[in-house]
Amino acid sequence: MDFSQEPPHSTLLHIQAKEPFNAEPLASSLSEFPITPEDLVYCRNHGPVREFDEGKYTLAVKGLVKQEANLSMAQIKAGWRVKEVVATLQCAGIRRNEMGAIKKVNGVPWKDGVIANCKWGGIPLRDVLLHCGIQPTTDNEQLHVCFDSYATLCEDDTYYGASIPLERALDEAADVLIAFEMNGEMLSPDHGGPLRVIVPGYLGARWVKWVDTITVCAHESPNFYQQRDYKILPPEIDTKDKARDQWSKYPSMTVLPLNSIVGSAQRTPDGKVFVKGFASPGANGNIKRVELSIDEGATWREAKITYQEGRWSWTLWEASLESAEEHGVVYSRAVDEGGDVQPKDGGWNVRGVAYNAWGVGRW
Ligand SMILES: Nc1nc2c(c(=O)[nH]1)N[C@H]1C(S)=C(S)[C@@H](COP(=O)(O)O)O[C@H]1N2
Ligand SMILES: [Mo]
Repeated sequence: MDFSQEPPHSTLLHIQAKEPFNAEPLASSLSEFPITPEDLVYCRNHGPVREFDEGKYTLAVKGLVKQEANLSMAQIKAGWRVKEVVATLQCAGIRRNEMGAIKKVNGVPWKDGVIANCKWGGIPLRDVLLHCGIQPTTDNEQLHVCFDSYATLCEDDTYYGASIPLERALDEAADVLIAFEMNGEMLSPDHGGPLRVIVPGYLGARWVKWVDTITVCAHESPNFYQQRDYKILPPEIDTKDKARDQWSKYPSMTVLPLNSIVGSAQRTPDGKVFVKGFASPGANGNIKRVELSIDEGATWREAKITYQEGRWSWTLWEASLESAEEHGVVYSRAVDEGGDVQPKDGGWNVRGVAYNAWGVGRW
């Protein structure tokens, strides 16, 4: 793979790997901004980042549709309803370093910075699919929409691909977009420009960057990253070798679990401890409150929510806690509208995904 043609990356990120470029900001910086500025948006790549000429870029829509389409960027930008959605992009491997402290896991040792809350602009995937028309089949519930980027190379397969159920793609309220804007600007090469998929609520792996082919299928994407990665295997499968022929038995990941992270905890001159951070919803409704404990979970205090915008954004929170201790540990736990509470322990799986134990901060 050729990494020599990559555009320059943000210099504000901590680099986990140069080739492919994988880098994340500090959670303390992230919790300062409701909308994550581009320079603080993590980069997660399974191959080289490429810059494309918009004038030559096209998106093919095919498979079980009545009429196939091949859209130029000019057609995409002019011919359709544009929708803007604030949504949290998050890697399934967020906090993998914490899970790895329990027992060895495979993957980039991400800390808590592989998350970003951005405003995405683009055309609803639903509109494009309805325009092409879905072929009548016996059971639409069994159909999937595959997103592929043949334009870029990657480590484990000949192209990068992912899929979501057709039902989700057609749901107006699910806000699945084919996006060309991030935070009001043209989507940059690092984040998948000129076109990427936005699947609010789903793990980042389904938000295919540099997407050039959308296919309505009777099956999930056969791509490596849908079938042999990004799955929560049971803890008995604790090595790559044991996992090898087990992947097909477990479902591919969709929505990430309810989570909260302490961005910073600091003593203030008034003798208190000021704590702030973020929380992201799971499958059971938005964040309702975030609670903090400085006595290992014996008692909890509610944090003040300072930002939340719509169904798909993260929640920023902060609190000033009474403590006479010079140093201490603060835990955070999020509670959602459905009553789910972020668990004390996050569990373990060999791929190190979906870790959501109580957030931890130290002062
Ligand atoms: N084409 C392509 N799309 C991709 C990836 C990739 O490597 N190639 N990585 C995925 C993963 S695992 C994540 S978490 C997000 C990261 O998006 P970002 O780099 O804009 O933060 O993109 C997803 N889309
Ligand atoms: Mo990811």
